[in-house]
Amino acid sequence: MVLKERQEGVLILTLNRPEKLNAITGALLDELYQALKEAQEDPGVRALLLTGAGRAFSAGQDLGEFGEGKPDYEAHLRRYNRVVEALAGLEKPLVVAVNGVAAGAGMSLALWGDLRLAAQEASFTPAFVRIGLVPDSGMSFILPRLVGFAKAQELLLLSPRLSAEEAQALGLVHRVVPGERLSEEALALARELAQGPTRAYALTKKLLLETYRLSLTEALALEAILQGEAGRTQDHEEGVRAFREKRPPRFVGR
Ligand code: T3D
Repeated sequence: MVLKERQEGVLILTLNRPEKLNAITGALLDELYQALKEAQEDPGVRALLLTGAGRAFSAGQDLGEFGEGKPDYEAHLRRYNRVVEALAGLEKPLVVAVNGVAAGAGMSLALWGDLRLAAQEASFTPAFVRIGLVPDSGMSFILPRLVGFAKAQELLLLSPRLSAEEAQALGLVHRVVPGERLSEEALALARELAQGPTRAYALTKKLLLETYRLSLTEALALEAILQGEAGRTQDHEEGVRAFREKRPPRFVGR
């Protein structure tokens, strides 16, 4: 259900239920969580790439998973939430390549990417209200931070289906590329990040998320602490040395 492939320092994760538009089941979530946990702990993985197999990125929760029964969503969401926490706390850059439709929790997963590329034919729809549900998998947290409160209100209450270009105009997507070039471009970007200063990326990601709940004074203090940590890395030393020697740096990720 989640394909894993290593290419040098990049771990490529592919949601792989193409016959179901990569709709998300509990089992898929558990596999994704496991893969993220392993990637986090493996120093050889210095960037991740998440994409979908077939014509969709993901249609969100598999609406057939619970059959006719009434699901206990509150309990089921614990399986989503640990994946979202793993994505948000990932100490390596995550590139997401949205190859097709991203709906509901599928759209949420896509938005947790640090750099989000989309194929021209990709589309995005929150979908939750269309089936009488509230946004989950962190959508209510990340969407307003990406597009602003007013736009998030509109997107979550009306649930339009946005084209890749519309998503880019809103800041949901950083880059839109022709479908046939998506994998290549996303992998090139992930490879570039995999050669970068991994700790500095991790600490930058942490700062960006943390500062939302901090006062200016607290944010400045956190910047100073994390800069202290970044300043003690081998990569910082190498970065400055390379600058002085007028050559590209050779970062090792620590
Ligand atoms: O804890 C919890 O479990 C609650 C958590 C909820 C999180 C959520 O994600 S809620 C939102 C769930 N997702 C949706 O409501 C999206 C439903 N799907 C759609 O709106 C559309 O299918 C799409 C916009 C994703 C794609 O549209 P389109 O026109 O490209 O394809 P289609 O023809 O609608 O769908 C193709 C097939 O995929 C179709 O099956 P069929 O008729 O060919 O046998 C369709 O039923 C199936 N499919 C699409 N989405 C899902 C799905 N099957 C199961 N689950 C789906 N989410």
